[in-house]
Amino acid sequence: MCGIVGYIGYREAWPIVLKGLKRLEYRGYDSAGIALMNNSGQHIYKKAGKVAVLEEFAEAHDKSGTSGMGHTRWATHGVPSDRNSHPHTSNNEKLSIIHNGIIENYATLKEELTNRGHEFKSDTDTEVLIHLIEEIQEIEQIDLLEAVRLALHEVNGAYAIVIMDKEHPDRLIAARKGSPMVIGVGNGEYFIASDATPIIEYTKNVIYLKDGEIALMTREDLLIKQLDNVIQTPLIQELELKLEMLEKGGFDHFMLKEIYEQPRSIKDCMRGRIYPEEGKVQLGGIKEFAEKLKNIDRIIIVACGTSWHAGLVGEYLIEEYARIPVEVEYASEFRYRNPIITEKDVVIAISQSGETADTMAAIEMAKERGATIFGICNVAGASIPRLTHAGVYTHAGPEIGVASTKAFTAQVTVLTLMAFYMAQQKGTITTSKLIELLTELDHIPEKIQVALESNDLIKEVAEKIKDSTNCLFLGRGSGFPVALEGALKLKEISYIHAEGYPAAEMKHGPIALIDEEMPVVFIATQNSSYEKVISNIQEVKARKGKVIAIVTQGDTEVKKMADYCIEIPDANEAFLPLIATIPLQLLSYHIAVMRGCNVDQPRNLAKSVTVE
Ligand code: HGA
Repeated sequence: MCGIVGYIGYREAWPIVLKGLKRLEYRGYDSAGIALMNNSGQHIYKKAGKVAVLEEFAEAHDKSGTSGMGHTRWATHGVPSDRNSHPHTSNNEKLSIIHNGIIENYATLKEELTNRGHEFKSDTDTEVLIHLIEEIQEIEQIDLLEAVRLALHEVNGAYAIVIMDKEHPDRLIAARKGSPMVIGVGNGEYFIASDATPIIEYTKNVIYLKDGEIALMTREDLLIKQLDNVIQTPLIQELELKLEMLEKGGFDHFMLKEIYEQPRSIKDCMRGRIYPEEGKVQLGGIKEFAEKLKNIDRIIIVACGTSWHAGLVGEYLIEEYARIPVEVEYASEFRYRNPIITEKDVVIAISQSGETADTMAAIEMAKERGATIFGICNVAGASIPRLTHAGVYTHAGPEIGVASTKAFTAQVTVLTLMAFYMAQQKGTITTSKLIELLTELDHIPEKIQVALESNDLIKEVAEKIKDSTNCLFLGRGSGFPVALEGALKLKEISYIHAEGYPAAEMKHGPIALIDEEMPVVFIATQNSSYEKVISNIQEVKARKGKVIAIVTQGDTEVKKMADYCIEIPDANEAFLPLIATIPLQLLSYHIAVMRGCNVDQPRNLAKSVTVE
């Protein structure tokens, strides 16, 4: 959350920073701001609202300058407003800062600084940090880099910051702890950003700043040191990202593009990992732990939001095929409990961005207690893959729509592969069974393609229920996490209150909500719980609920009772979540569009949740 971009070089900074902020808008869109340095000094433009509002506001102003920095905000401290927008300046306005994260001890620091005469212009935690830096620099009479280093020793919390100094317009200073930062290395220029998307069209050479590092960039040079003052030798890596991946490619929204990308993203996720003819799964990322997997006691999956739903699917699959007990935990709860973790546990941390703050904290705790940690992430080089012992990337490509779609199905694909891999290592599955399952899995992308073909019908269903105020999603077995994910998608982007429930639990509460106004979406495919789900549908119909059912192609039973049926291709129960999720994504998408909601940037949400 919160996007950061900085530039110092020979080009005009404004267009680079502005375009970068648009790319990072998925991280927050409460406000945006840019600071530029030119011959007439420092110019700061900031506005509540989206980057486009800032762009319009700055239209008639001086936007020249070859160094600058910008921020797109997801507010934590202080309402979204012009005054709380970043960049923030120091007491004498000499220094300016942009920040992603939370300064947890800001209140104490602010009180102390106020007592010493500092006047604050915003309600943010961020402004406190830049005042502190300025004060340390003045008292100690040291250069800015050293003042930043000393100030960072006094703050608790998380940060990715960029600082500019009016007196040294030829420098940018950056630092990180807990929030991501990438430096782009050009010829006579440096870029800095929360992720590589603002950098990609200028250079492919990047350095991922590590936690506890500070960087000093001039046009010619880069110096990186640790908070304890030890100079680091930066590792320059080559980006694999392509520019086309960041564009809508003819779709109205990124979310729709990403829904339609799923046949390809799942194929990419499986490439080189499954060998159907041999009945073999290869996961290079966790190969080192193949022996260990034979003797583990338990798997704990930690995740948040949609990734947590993927974890529930993983629980079904790992227990079914590898016969290892699995617990699925919300990272935010797990980290603050005193969970029992031993060296014989494997913790699987799932996060699209690889930066989720709560998941990172859960990993650190489990690591300290001796567990082996695997990661399932989408963004290469992110913090979680660097924190874990081993892991498997989802390879879904950049996901820009804030509501996760292709990242979810790719996470489920990786968990499916992990379940089969563990079963293979433990000998809980025969080669002939694996040949059968992998042969089918190999064709799942084609079945997803078929599921996508129901788009027009789904649009018609969306039209019928778009004005509802509530909606229930019910499923059993691995259809339950699909129901949870369907409900989450709907509430995230259309603001309709939606609940996902195990279908049988309905009669322990939610059934009281059912009347003719209540749409109930059932995952009613022909699998082991088909008959039971049919009974649940009857119970809803008996109370005049409106039933929308996701059914197996050719189904006749459910069709007799449901108001609307959406067919998906038949598949083994293990692969049901990969296919049944597709119509629910499309349903939410169309409802949100019909309700005039901002599908790609739903209110109050942002991607890459780098704050607790
Ligand atoms: N705490 C700062 C930055 C917010 C942030 O990083 N959100 O993810 C603020 O509220 O402005």
